[in-house]
Amino acid sequence: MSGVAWHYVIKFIITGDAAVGKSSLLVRLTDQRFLANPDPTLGVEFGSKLITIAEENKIVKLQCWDTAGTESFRSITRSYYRGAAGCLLVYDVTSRQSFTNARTWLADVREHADPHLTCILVGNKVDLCTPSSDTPASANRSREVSTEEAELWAKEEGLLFVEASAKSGENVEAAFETATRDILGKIQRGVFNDDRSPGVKLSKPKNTDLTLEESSSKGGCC
Ligand SMILES: Nc1nc2c(ncn2[C@@H]2O[C@H](COP(=O)(O)OP(=O)(O)O)[C@@H](O)[C@H]2O)c(=O)[nH]1
Ligand SMILES: [Mg+2]
Repeated sequence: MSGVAWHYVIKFIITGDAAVGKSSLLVRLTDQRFLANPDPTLGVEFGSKLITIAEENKIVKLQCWDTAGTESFRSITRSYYRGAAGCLLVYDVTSRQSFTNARTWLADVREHADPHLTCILVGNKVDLCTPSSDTPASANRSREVSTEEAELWAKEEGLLFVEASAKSGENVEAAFETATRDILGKIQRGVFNDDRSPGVKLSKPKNTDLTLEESSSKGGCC
């Protein structure tokens, strides 16, 4: 992806219990595909995608770090969370346990990440609650977390909220876009300072009158 133009680079982390679909959401975002049996990820995975926020007339490069492996290696989370401007806190709508555990993940994020970080709670796997032609009703697992309950908790905690499906693609890009809009609003209000918040990079540091600038791919490094 050489010669790519962007206004901002924004670092996202994706966190939550094992098997809630973190890697699948990232693959859906970057590759528009879904793997029914992905290899469990070891170590941290990275994906990058350009999105356009039309109403702001801004091109944003999302750099997304998937917390693969950190379910059992939480000690690495400090370095991993550092410098993120956005976070997808993922649970599985068919697993109450994963929703309960989201509280612990949020506590980790709050302890280690930038206090201005924008966090969006993502209830994944909604396709399992929606009968469709390729998911017969008999194959549906029952929903264990209602939309209302998750929405209420998100509101209490000051999180954005969306239900999504890495399988169908529903709301996956929208989740990142919603969080990105919120981060752009914070940038405009001066909340993110380029020196102190490495989760956001501008195409021209400290320049509020931004212009597009050529940026070559750095091969997965932030
Ligand atoms: N039905 C359904 N399955 C999903 C969805 N997202 C992930 N999965 C499945 O859930 C399992 C765990 O997914 P994975 O992305 O590895 O989870 P991670 O451990 O959080 O990274 C895999 O079998 C995926 O195919 C989804 O939106 N719908
Ligand atoms: Mg994974």
